[in-house]
Amino acid sequence: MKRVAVVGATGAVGERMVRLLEERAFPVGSIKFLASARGAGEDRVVRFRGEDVPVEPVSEEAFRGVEIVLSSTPASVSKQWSPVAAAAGAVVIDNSSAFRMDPEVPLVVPEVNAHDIPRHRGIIANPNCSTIQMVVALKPIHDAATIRRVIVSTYQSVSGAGQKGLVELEEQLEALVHRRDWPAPSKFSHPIAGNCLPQIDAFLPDGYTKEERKMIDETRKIMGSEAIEVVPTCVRVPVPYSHSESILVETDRPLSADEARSLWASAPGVTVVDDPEHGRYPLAADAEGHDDVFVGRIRRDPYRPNALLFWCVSDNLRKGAATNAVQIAEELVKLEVGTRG
Ligand code: 2RA
Repeated sequence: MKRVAVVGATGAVGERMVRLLEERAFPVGSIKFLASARGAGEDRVVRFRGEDVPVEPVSEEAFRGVEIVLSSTPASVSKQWSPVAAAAGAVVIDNSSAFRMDPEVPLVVPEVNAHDIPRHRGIIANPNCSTIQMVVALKPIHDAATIRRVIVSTYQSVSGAGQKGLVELEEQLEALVHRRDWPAPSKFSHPIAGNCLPQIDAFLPDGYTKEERKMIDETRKIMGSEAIEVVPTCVRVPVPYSHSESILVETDRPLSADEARSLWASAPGVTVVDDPEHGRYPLAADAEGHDDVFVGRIRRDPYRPNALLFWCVSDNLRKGAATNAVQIAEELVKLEVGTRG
């Protein structure tokens, strides 16, 4: 049984981390919920396995004796506290961008690179949501035919921007239906209701956004190949939960749609929904609340035998964040059992 702490347990991802520890019957011996002084307080509690557990302020002392920390906080907070937790002897699974590209820190999606976990030095980074679902889908294709190039356009839900993103969409949809004016957008740079925004996070000097840069860099690190070319366009869409992605993948050798379909059918964490004749393909609304990555619309590029297209959908708060983090924690437990055995 493990002594666990969750930092940021009251946020959209943190709340799901807590639910997933319950749902997946993680071997929790004791649990603590930690937050900044603002998020903690006598009246703040998190319900866990039928009991109200108070939220404590994060401090060096609070990590004493904790073995596994699940952290979902802004990068600036992670930079401050994750090394403190690691120095106190815990293994931190950090959902922020703070350590993802640090060469000393494994960046892990268990279906793809669980083998990187043992080299951690106290911190393991959880990748960005849009990257996680894509690499789960790419892995069996890469193993079978070696991926050279990936062209991806994302359709990312507003919950990727946190609770405030959801509230902004709801307010604007209501105003749209009632033909009222709405307040100036604050979370997004333009109205999101009735719109698609080809900008997620800030622009970089090369014209890509930080979100797109994450997809490029994180994919290569997780897949362990600097040779994979990733060409992303990340778009925010007025959908509450689940990210969708249109992906074109170029491989070393030709791969038929049937071969790809059967590779995905037996891949861990992937569910194939691909019956276009009957209108069946992965949908954001169907993926919500599930842990798998759903693929469909599988077809060959009509001009290039080595290129395949598909549609990929997953719940961004679950597999795109909380589920992946809890799966990493489960791998840590397995490793320890393996070492002892
Ligand atoms: C987003 N990928 O959807 C981000 C969240 N990590 O905004």
